[in-house]
Amino acid sequence: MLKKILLFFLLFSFADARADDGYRLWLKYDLLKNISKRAEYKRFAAFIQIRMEQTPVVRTAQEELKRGLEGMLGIQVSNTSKKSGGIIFQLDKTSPEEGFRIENKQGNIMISGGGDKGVLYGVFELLRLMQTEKSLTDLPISSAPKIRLRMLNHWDNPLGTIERGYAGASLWKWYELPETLDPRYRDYARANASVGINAVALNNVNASARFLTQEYLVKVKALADVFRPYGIQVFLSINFAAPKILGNLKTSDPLDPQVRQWWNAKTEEVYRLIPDFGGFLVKANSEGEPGPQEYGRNHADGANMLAEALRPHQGRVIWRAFVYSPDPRGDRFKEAYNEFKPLDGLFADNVVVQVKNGPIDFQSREPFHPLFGAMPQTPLAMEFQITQEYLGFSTNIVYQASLYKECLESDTYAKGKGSTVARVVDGSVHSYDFTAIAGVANTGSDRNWTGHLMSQANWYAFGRLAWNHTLSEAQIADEWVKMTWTTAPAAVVVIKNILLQSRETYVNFTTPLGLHHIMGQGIHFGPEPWLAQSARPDWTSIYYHRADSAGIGFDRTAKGSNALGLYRQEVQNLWNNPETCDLKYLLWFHHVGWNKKLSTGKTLWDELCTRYYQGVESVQQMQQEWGKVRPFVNVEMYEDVAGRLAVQHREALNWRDACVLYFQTFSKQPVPSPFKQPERTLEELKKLVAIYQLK
Ligand code: GCW
Repeated sequence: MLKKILLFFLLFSFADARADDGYRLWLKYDLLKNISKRAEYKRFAAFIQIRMEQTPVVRTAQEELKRGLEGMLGIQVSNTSKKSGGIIFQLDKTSPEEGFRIENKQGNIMISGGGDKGVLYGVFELLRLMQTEKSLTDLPISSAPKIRLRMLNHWDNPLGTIERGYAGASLWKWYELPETLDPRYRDYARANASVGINAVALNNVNASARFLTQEYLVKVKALADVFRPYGIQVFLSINFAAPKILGNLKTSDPLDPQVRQWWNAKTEEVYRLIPDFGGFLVKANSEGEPGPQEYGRNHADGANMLAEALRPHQGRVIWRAFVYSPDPRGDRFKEAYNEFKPLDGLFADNVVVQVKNGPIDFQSREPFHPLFGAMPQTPLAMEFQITQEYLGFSTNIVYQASLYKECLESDTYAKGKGSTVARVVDGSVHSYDFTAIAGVANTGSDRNWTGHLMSQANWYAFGRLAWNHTLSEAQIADEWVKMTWTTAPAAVVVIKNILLQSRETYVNFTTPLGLHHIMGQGIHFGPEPWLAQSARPDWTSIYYHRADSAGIGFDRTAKGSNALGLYRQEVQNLWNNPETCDLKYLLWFHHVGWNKKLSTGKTLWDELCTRYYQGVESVQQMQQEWGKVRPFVNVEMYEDVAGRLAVQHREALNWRDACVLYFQTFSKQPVPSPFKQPERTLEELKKLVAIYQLK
């Protein structure tokens, strides 16, 4: 008994009982528990010397370093000193502008940046090494971003709501701006800078024209002024019909001289206020948004008009390729390709076309978008979603580095083997001279920024991969866990495993084997595979799963929609034979018989059921595993995640039961043993989903 009590105290003495709510993200800078590391770092940490121009960005770097060192080492750091043994900032003209080098020279740590932003990123790297208790004997480290523009896209609206945001209201308090500057704006900028994010589009791509009014532009300027010292450039999403809405013109036709004049003048107004403004992000002729096609013009006409207005200011147009015309006989998979492929080479040189990772819409698993293999003459930006629209909102753990990596590492074969999506996006396949990657932000006004504490990992991972897409998801998870939760090895292993398995678990209990888009019309976190009626056929579920008495899946081979034909032959070869197609993508491309034997040895029906049931079991395992970390982490944060895991379990059961029962009406087969038929009926599940969607 005594032993047990002792053990209990021993264990719980590791637990962090101080109040914490996740606000500090991965930038906690708490006193390092590891005394020998503290001693190692202290040797050089007492002084910061600046041997370069003191720009606002350098001052940010200096402040951040001081804050980090003082917090982690419990010392006082002086800013200037002639004494040796310090950390020195300097310029290194041989390094790329945002790149840096950290080296240990006679007891001094030199941070050399290609420019001031390089120094800032070098500081965050040094702090990260210390937060994760790395030895500084492994220096020098050199690093430079692989992609030029690393951007968050906020889908925030003027009245404070966020489209597909699950962490509270918008961070931007438009009404209070520009007079009041919420301190969170700086903390947000710090977090971005710490992972190398250097641009943000502040407002929803379903854009209100209001953002281009003088009233709003001064607010935007106020935010840009806060972000600038963190190396962050501001972009705005624009409404293509702004010349009509704001300028009272009769048209917004991109070839109309008055319209062009309006955009030129408006753009000048923006740059007068914000000289380093980034440019415009545009969703046009998509889901009801206005665009050039209304005037018989194409996407290139629209983009090039804006490009012309932005060119004198070195601004850029980011034109989205998320378009799908409502052709009831078509396949939504092919729509963006059909509209954009013919325009390759027609875009102005300051236009980037931003393509979602997959051809449909941020599903838990998609094959890479075929446009990535098809636009050699047009810089393509990657658009990932960080917010978990189709990944369980803020109640599910889905570590998306796995999803991002899977897409980035897919081979397009655009210029032979090794033409991965990552290398297309970073410009190395087609030598694009400008490159970009965007993530749809998951931040909001919740104290912990992202709703689910574990979703902070997705913001972090997006930034890290945008900087260097060769980092592994495990390495990124390792860093994030140590910086956010604990460095205790036993707990790090457990949390990392939870993260690394979480995406596949989510796929299993929602859309295994390549199923996609079978979520509820309104509740994208829940199932509605029976959804058969909507304003558009491609907003239903039956459009995608095509279940019938023979089998399930969307035939996209030459016998079906032939969407597979949009990929290079080598990619087609991987996927066009149902016998050899990776099971991950099977039902994306094939309609497969219920009794078809798969490579796992099971029939399709049995395999499908197995994955749904195992998905739920994996959530239970996550809950058990999470229990093990309690002694090592902050208690409030622990409880928050434990509660959300319980919700995730409830949601997983709903998915499993709804999908198994519904697909069973087609397969007419029992649930294979050892699994048991769900206790609820399909009718009960349908009612439940209907209640969820009540307004
Ligand atoms: O993912 C879908 C969302 C829409 C979104 C659209 C887009 C901003 O359901 O809410 O609108 O994509 O990416 O434009």
